[in-house]
Amino acid sequence: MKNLILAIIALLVIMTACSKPIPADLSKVSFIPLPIEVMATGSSYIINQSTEVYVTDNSEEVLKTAGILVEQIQLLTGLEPAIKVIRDSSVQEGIVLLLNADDESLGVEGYQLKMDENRITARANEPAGLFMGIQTLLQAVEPVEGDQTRWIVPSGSIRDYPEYGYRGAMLDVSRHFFSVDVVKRLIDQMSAYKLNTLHLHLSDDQGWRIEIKSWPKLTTIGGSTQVGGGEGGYYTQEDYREIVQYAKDRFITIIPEIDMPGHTNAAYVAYPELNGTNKKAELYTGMKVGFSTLNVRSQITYDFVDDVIRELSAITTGDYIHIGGDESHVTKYDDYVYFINRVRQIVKKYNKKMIGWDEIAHADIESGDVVQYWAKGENALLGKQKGAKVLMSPAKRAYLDMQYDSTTHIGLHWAAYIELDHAYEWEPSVLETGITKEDILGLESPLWTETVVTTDDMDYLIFPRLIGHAEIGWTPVEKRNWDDYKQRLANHGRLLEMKKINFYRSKLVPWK
Ligand code: TNX
Repeated sequence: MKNLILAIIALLVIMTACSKPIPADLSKVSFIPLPIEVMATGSSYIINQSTEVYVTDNSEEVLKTAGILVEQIQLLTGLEPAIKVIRDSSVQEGIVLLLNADDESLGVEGYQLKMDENRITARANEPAGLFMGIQTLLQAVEPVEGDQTRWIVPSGSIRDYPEYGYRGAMLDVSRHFFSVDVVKRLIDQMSAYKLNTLHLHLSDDQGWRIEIKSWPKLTTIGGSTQVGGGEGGYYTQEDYREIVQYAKDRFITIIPEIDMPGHTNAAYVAYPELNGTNKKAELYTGMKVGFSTLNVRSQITYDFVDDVIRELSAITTGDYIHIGGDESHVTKYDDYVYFINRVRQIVKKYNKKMIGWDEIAHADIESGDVVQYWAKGENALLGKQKGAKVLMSPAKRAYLDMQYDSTTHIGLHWAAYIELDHAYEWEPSVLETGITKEDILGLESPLWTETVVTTDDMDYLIFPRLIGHAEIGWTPVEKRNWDDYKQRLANHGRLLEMKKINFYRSKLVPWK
């Protein structure tokens, strides 16, 4: 009897402890990107085995978003909240996702979060906004000390939306090929930091990586090697569709690039009639650039480009096709302009918009086209004058293949050494005189892979620089500050470790 009473008392003590609110401070959470407005109320919402996720909209996009929330909660806590579709949003407890923000200034990707002791509510105008809000929410989940059964989210509210609409990364799968799973893993990491575009550099001198059914030798021959002479590889159209869908479920758009008229050695090794040089071509496994060109004055080249863009457009859900256009050092200037003009018409014919590296500004581009600035400010300005938007990828700041310093074991340094502070402390709208916020579509961080062989190599150059770029794309410049950012980044080290990301542990950051 005595034991029973003691047991009941103990149980009651535990139960009151469990239901007692746990104080916490939302303003101290190390969010990256930093949200626009954070208001802390000092208490917390408790996530435990009875937590559930509610949605009122049962569209596929919202259900998938809820599914990703549950998957991530499970990863962080081991708990697996159930998802329930409800009619009205009056439910008292749980995590509630609603598409009724009633706040136009949030745009497509903005969101509101409200954390009470009983309920977390995420609101947005569009599913993309809910997805972004969930990424913020996940960063706020904290363990309760000495308790393996409960986690908390500090209480308060957040209102947030991005500075730039295009926040991206680029992966060169031509110099070294990377599998579908590796690309998905990158997409996962990108989505955690609210990036929304992944540009795949699918062709170059060393390898052609996307199946084109009407020109099969592009992949069977052109995709058969890579830098260093390894076996290369390519995506079937099925593989590519799988990547596009996986990205889309995470509100990331895939932009495919076929680099032309230079960077085309692999293509014309497979089909010599496309070769615009007077040399016989062989598979190339070195690292030089600028030696190749398509046969720009021959109709067969345009039949080829038409087939490629047609097939690629059919499996690409996004608006853009990237046509490269960089470093065509052995294409005559007039031929180059003629070629880009014709390719532009082909892209338009398949209802897509054209992006190209900044050199394409010399062609007859117009509004609707995008110039990707990497080297020459004058090209970006020329593009702007012709009505195009500018995508900012300044090599000196945004190139992920640049070494951190002279001791970095992989990477290049032709543009700069880029330590974390240098990668973080810049603002796209003031980088080039004459290129202002209105001209800029957004920013993108390219990883060229001449020296990048393994997933560990990839991780090492991408992280954590890309995380800083994600904040530049999302958070307005007035709110950004390196000293504050490096403290927040320090708290992401453990998370990156947990996800088995081989990131660069810069001495500039006080890692926890
Ligand atoms: C320049 S950036 C290139 C790429 C190389 C890269 C290496 C650009 C448009 N072209 O072909 O891979 O440098 O950093």
